[in-house]
Amino acid sequence: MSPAHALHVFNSAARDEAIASLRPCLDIPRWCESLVDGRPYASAGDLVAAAEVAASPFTTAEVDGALAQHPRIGERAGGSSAEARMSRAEQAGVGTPKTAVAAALAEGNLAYERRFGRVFLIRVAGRSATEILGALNERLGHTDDEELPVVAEQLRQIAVLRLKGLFE
Ligand code: 2AL
Repeated sequence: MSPAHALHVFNSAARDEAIASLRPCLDIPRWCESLVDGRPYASAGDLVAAAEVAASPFTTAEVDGALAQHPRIGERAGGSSAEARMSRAEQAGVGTPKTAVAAALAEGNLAYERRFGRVFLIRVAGRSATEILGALNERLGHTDDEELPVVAEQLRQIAVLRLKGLFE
């Protein structure tokens, strides 16, 4: 589907269908609903701008709920859902489990989960595995209060990139 056609379909879809089409980008009902209720959008740029506003801020419960959809860094999402396909494409460059960096990431993921009680989340697109490892190690030094806004911002960035992939 061409991007212009995708926007037209989104603008004219039934509310439930439009919400379902956004969920793979970010599974936060409030975010999906407010974007859908803001239709019609004249351009993909308008939709992306609305998405950035709707995502600021997220509550802790919204962040925790949305994280369930994101596999660990270095783990390939299984299945043929739209979320899984997007995640696999994003993580394609992270490297194979055989590299030293990938092993350090796997260990860092576990340390992060022990420390914060949730999966380590980062916008992968545009970052090398080494950069991701650096960010992981730095974020392990955060307090809970410092880390939550970082997670929310990464969720927002992933959602915006996924939206752009669908509509631009
Ligand atoms: C992911 C993912 O699947 N795509 C992305 O950008 N980040 N996962 C994660 N745990 O950060």
